[in-house]
Amino acid sequence: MVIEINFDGIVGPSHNYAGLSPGNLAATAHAGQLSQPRAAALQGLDKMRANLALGLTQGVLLPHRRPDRAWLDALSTRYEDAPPLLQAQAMSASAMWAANAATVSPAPDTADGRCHLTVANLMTMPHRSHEWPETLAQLRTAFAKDAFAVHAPIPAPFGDEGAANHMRLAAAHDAPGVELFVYTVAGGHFPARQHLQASAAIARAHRLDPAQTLFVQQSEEAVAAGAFHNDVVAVANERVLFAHERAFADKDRLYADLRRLLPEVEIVEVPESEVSLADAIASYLFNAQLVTTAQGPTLVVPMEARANSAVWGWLERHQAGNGPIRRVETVDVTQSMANGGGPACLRLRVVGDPASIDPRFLVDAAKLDAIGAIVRRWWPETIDPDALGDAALIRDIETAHGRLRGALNLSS
Ligand code: SUG
Repeated sequence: MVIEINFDGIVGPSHNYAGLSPGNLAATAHAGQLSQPRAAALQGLDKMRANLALGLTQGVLLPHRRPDRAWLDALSTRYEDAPPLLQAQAMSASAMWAANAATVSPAPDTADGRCHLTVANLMTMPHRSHEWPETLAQLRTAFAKDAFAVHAPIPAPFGDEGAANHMRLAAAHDAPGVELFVYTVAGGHFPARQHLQASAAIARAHRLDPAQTLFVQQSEEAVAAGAFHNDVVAVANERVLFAHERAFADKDRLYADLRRLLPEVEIVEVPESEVSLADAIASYLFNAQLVTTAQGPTLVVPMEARANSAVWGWLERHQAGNGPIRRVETVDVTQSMANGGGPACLRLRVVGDPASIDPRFLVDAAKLDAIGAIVRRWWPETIDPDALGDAALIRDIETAHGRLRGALNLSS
C-alpha cells in the first residue's frame, strides 16, 4: 500500500537564533534572540500529533549530533578552539527542516519502480553544508529495503536543497505523476540555493520520464522578497497546485505544461492584489502542508497565517467559494518560524509503503509521548546564541542527543 508519510525533523536541543541564513528574512530578523529549544521541540511534536489526528501516517528524523565534531575535525579544529561563527555553524539545529533533507521520487514515477531519494548537499549555507552525512546515514537506515534507492548528494558546485524545491502532481499518490523541479538564479543580493544542474542530475538519478518532468525557474522577485526556497511560495498535493501569482518566472508556460501533462490538475493561484508577496512570505501561507484527508484537501498553516488579515481573508473566501482546499488547520510552530521554518519545512514527504520502512522511524501517539518526556527532561529551556561556547551547555546538548537516540534504539 503506497501512501503519503510525513517524516518530521525532531527539533534538536541546540536550536538557536544565530542568524546564519542570509536571504531568510525571519532568521535574520531574530538573530541574537534567546531561543527555546524545549518549547520548539514540543511544538514540533504537537504538529505531528495534529497530523496523526488528520489520519496521516507520521515518521520522524532525528536531530543531528551537535556540535558536529566530525565536521570540525575535517576542518582541523575542535569546537572549544573554533571562532564564534564556526561554533554557531557547527551547533545549528537546522536539520530539523526535513524538507531540505532529500528529494523524493515515488515509485510510480520511476523507471525501475523503486522510490528514489537523493540527499541534499545544502552547500550554499555553511551551517547546513555538513548535514548530509548524517542525513544519508539516517535515510539509508530508514529506507534500507529494496523498495527504496537512497542516493548520495550531488557534488559541488551544484547547490541542492531537496524537496523544498520539488513538487509532484498526480491524479492520486499511487498514480504516475508529473515531477516539477524549481531552480533559482540569484535574486538581488540573495544567493541562489537550488541550481538547475543539480535538479537535472537528480531527475536522471531517479530515472524519471523526461516527458513527465518539468524544470521551472523561481521568479527572481520571489527570491529577492525572501523566498529562499520554492516551498515559501508554492505547495502541491495530488492534483492541486497552490501557488502565489509571482512564484514562478514563467507561470503561463508552467500552467500550460501542467494542463497538458495532467488534464485534471487544479491550479489555485493567489493573486498579488489579494495577498502581496511580502504578506505571503511573512505569514508563510504557502509553507503549509497540503494533505489529503477524509474531509478533502486540507491545508495545515502556521498560526502566523491566521494572524495576517489579508491571508486569512483569502483562505476564508476560498473555502466559502468551494475552492479545492476544503479545510484549513492551524499549528503553532513559532520557534521554528522565527528561523524561517514553517509546517512544510519541518517535514519530508515520502510516498511509499510503511511496511517497508524501518519502524524505528515511524511514530504513533504513544511514541510521541515518550519523545516528549525526553524533551521535557533533557532539552535546554533557552539558548543565548552568544553563549554557544559555554561548556555546560555543550555537555547538556550532547547528553540530550544521547538520551533521545537511546530511547529510539538508534544509538549507532
Ligand atoms: O535553510 N533556517 C533554514 C530554514 C529552512 C526552511 N526550509 C524550507 N523552506 N523548506 C534555512 O534558511 C536558520 C538557522 C540560523 O540562522 O541559525 C536556518 O538555517
